[in-house]
Amino acid sequence: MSRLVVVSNRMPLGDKPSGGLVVALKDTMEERGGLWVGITREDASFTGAEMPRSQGLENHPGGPFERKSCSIEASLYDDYYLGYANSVLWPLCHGRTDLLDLRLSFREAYLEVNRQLADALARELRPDDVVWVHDYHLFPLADALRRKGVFNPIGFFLHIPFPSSANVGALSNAGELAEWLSSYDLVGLQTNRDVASCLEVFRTLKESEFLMDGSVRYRDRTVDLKSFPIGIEASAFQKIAQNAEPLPRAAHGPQKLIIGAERLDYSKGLPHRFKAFGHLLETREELRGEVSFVQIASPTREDVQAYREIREQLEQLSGSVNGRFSDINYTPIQYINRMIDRNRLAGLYRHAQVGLVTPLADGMNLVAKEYVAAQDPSDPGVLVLSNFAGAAEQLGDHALTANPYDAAQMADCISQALSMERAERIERHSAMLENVLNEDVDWWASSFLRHLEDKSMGTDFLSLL
Ligand code: GDG
Repeated sequence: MSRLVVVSNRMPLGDKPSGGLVVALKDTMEERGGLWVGITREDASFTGAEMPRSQGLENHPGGPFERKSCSIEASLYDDYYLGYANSVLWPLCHGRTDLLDLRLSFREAYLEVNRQLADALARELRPDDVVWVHDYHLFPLADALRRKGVFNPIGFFLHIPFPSSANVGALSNAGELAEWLSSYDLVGLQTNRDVASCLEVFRTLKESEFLMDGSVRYRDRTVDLKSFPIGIEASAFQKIAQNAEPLPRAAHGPQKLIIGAERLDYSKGLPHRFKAFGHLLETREELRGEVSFVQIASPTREDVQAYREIREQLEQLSGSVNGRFSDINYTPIQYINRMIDRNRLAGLYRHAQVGLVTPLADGMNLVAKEYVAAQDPSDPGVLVLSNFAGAAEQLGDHALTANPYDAAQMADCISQALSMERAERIERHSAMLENVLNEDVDWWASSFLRHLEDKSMGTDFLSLL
């Protein structure tokens, strides 16, 4: 049987905070086994001429799957990770071309890190390995591997939105994105909307040819593009939430709870959400003292300027809403700017009457699915979901859809959610739960890998003719 080799920038090492990608892939790897290759930033104390840098991967023993990392010199890593990945590609894919920081050194570092990783990986790979590369940090990895003579099947999954072709035009080397993608056998995207954007980018290039089966031929390679909406480990998360301890409630405290949880990222629409909640308390006096909003915002990428700015903005906004509507027993917004324990998070979801998931742009958004899985099906809470989350393609018909740019509309949505009758809540929730349970993380990984295997068998067959 072939070995699965997953490659991503970050992998689970120790108890470092994880984003959505690591949460989802860890479940997949625990289930299937295989090798997970990640990148680590080389500690400054280990650099120096007398220490020859190892050309291979470093082993991290323990656990149900193998883990190896490729160590990258600190300043190169920073230009690749904080620079090209998070100050160019992340804003680009989330429609924030105003934040692009285009520097030659960032792009060079990005290509160099992908080359170094490809070097180490090429030495590690066995002929029957299936390689699955993840996310925007590693767009050029297959191209770098192919140049080293790697013929294994290589799939790619993009966890964040695919940029529009107009925005791709803002890159200094706009054509290279398609070039990188065409070195993969299969490119998986979160939604149909992303597949359409990706096709659009190929359409702008003269060399692209669109085949009957939906794949694209670009120069001498054929790549398949398809959506595979990512899921969560739904039944396990359901159990965690069922067993979570009830929240301590002050006797005279607010009776209803709204929850939001994310990395503190500008794509998640937190300032818009805080403003909408302020608008709700301003326009519906009867809710003051009755409803509180807990927002968990775990720190992330704090070395990037845009992230420091959003943090300040939220402190200011929560302060102003609280200053206006607080009372001795009442704090309207409880803004928690740190990571909390996963069990506690599950408990908060379960006991909150409303889950607010209102990003401005988001590949999928796992919090929406976790909130649904955590509810008591006989008395569930209501999901308020933005149309800009990938999750809206699956859950949008049964969640309450909010427009994050329109504070009054979002306030209406929250108010409707708070007063929704139980029968309607049950009906909406059961439809969403069915989807979250059926299209879970295992379904996602199996569908992607099955497709990659089918496609590669075709390739082998042709090469034998
Ligand atoms: C990227 C894409 C896509 C959050 N705060 C805490 C905490 N979390 C966990 C959540 C959830 C995960 O982190 C966040 O996942 P998301 O999907 O919401 O967002 P990203 O990190 O931006 O992930 C996204 C995802 O990749 C997967 O493809 O859905 O669109 O942007 O699991 O529960 N976990 C704990 N404490 C916290 O304070 N324990």
